[in-house]
Amino acid sequence: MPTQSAASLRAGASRSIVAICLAAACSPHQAARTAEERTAAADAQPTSRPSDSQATLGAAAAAESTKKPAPPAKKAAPAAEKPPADRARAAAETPTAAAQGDWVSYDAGSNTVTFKLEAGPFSFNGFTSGGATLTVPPKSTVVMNFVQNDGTPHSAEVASGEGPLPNSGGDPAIPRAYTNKVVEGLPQGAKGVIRFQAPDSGTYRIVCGVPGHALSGMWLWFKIDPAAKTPTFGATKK
Ligand SMILES: [Cu+2]
Repeated sequence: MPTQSAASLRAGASRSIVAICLAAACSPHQAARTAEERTAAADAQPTSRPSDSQATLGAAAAAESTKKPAPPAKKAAPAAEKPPADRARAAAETPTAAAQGDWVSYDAGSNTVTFKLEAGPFSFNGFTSGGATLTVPPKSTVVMNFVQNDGTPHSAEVASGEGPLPNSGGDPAIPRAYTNKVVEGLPQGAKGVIRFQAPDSGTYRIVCGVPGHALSGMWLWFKIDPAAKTPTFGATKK
């Protein structure tokens, strides 16, 4: 038992020596390694840091150099963007205004709507079959300047907005709302003025009074809108 215990003690001592050796030799080595690595890392860091900072500086310089042209570019871009946007808006407004201005104008003081009604080939202002609507404020004085631009005789008359289209003119839905020679039709180049008082409200049609023309599609919608502050003319909203 004592021998065994001595042997076991030696073995234990040798184990502990190995353990010490491992602890003393290996740990310092590892520590040195770690130190080397740290140094290497520290050496690597300073070299990588300047390169990083140089890269950063380079990037910053590049960013600055791109920023310097960029602000003018940015300034130029919005400046260049705004005019097209304005132009687009102006272009969007102008045709509408021009289209409105070409066909209809309004004098608020006298509540007078002036409308150009141009007869073309079985059409009015390029529209057929109620494809366009003239809307006017209530009780407005409506002045329709009729222009006959087609080789076929045409006329114009305000007809009812309800029921079947009239085959021919001669019975206007609003007093005096018709051209001369409403059934016979006016020749090409003729001009005529239709002047009448609009009622408070209502839906009518502007038709050609020459027999068969309205039925063939020569008519527009005409509305008196109690809520309308100004007249409008354009494609009929579906
Ligand atoms: Cu006609």
